[in-house]
Amino acid sequence: MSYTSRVIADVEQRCASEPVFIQACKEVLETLQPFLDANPKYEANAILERIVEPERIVQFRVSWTTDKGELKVNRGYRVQYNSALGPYKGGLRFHPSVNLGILKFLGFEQIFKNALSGLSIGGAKGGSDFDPKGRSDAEIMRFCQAFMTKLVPFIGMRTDVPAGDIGVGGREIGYLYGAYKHLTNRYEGVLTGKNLLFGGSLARTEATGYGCVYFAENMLASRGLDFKDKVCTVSGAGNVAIYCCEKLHQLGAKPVTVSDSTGMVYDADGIDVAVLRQVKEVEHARLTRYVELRPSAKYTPATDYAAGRHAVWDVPCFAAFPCATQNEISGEDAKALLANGCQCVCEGANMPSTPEAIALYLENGILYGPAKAANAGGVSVSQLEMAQNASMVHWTFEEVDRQLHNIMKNIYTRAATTAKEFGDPNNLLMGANVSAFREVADAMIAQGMY
Ligand code: NDP
Ligand code: 2IT
Repeated sequence: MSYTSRVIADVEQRCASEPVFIQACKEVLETLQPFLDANPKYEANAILERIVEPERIVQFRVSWTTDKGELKVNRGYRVQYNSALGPYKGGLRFHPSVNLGILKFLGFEQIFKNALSGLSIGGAKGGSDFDPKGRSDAEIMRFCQAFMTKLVPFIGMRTDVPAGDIGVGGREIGYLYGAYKHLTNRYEGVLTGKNLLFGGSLARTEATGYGCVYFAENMLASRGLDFKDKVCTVSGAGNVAIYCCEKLHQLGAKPVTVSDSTGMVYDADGIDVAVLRQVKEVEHARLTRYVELRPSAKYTPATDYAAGRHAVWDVPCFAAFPCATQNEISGEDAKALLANGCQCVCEGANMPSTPEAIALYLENGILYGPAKAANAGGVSVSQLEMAQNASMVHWTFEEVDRQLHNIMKNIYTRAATTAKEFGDPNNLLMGANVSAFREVADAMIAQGMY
């Protein structure tokens, strides 16, 4: 049995109740075997056994009160996965589906994503099964304060720096930051994605979506293609999806879809980003509201679709940008994309493609930008926010965007060069995994057996 198969079998047995974590482990480990065969020192140092195991997990009770005075209890977590390259860094997710397995998958991916950024940050993830939908501002504030009260002993600007993810945006980061400051008496960059008024970075809001499109631009250029007049599809309607649409417009493409968990919008004239921002960032409304404001757009409820299918992927496109959540492109969805001539899938969300979908992209030789490379723009600008906080300076939007552009180009080049080095030039998933793994593993070996 190969080294990777042995460790995967062990993970499958020990983490049997964490299917998405097992999926994320396999997605990385299965691409590493040729590299590990050529470099026996990694097995000799038990790197795989160590890298799949988080350095520390904290789980805590979060008790809070609704506006009506009801007492509520949620679970909070922080998975501090790997600190070989720098302080733990990664987002917080507030969504009713959150459990330890989901946060372990996200934290595991984050280790390699953060390595690819080249910015000296370790990997972590956290969050809660709290559902922010339908909650008032005051309830969100009390939840965030209760959450931070429990998280505070474990984080710090040189220890662990959380940020946003699903259900955690600027508003939540503001409340979390306020609580941290009052509990510690320290005004420091312990969270990223902050408001510009208290240490936030320009272009952090846009960074993940913009970065994803920059990554796709690099992939397209490798085949002499560009975005001019190309129809694109985008899923999700949150932070990543909105700024993915905005950058696509800026580069001359036409994004025609967005979606949320209840339905999809198809807008033949191209998604109107100002309207979408009004609906999602200002009104915190559902996408049916977008159609009220843009009667030319068409709404398809998610219930019209069979289980395992997603309406967005039936819309013919040149390039597809999944920006909602994990496993949102099934094998059947991928077949529909390919049948309609899609030439590029670039992942804004974390692990949005199922293993069946990834196999189809690679077999068919389309351009595939794997999440840990393509969506690394968000965490990269988070690190630029940490750098600005540490030196008490503020860079302009143009300066941050210029650095983001370079970072995405470097990540693409790293993944493409490594894919070529290991004999499979179109496989950026393998290239990204090997390149990131090599860096983290070498740092772990150099720091001794922990
Ligand atoms: P938001 O909370 O801003 O938006 C999430 C969007 O995805 C919403 O439209 C939401 O719809 C939809 N969605 C969430 N869960 C589900 C689900 N189970 N089924 C269907 N739709 C769902 O989050 P972000 O835009 O920040 O995050 C989107 C993705 O990008 C996630 O995978 C996240 O991990 C990843 N990511 C985010 C980064 C960031 O900087 N924010 C950085 C890198 C990756 P609804 O409102 O109906 O729930
Ligand atoms: O998945 C991710 O990379 C994020 N949610 C952003 C993490 C961060 O620290 O900015």
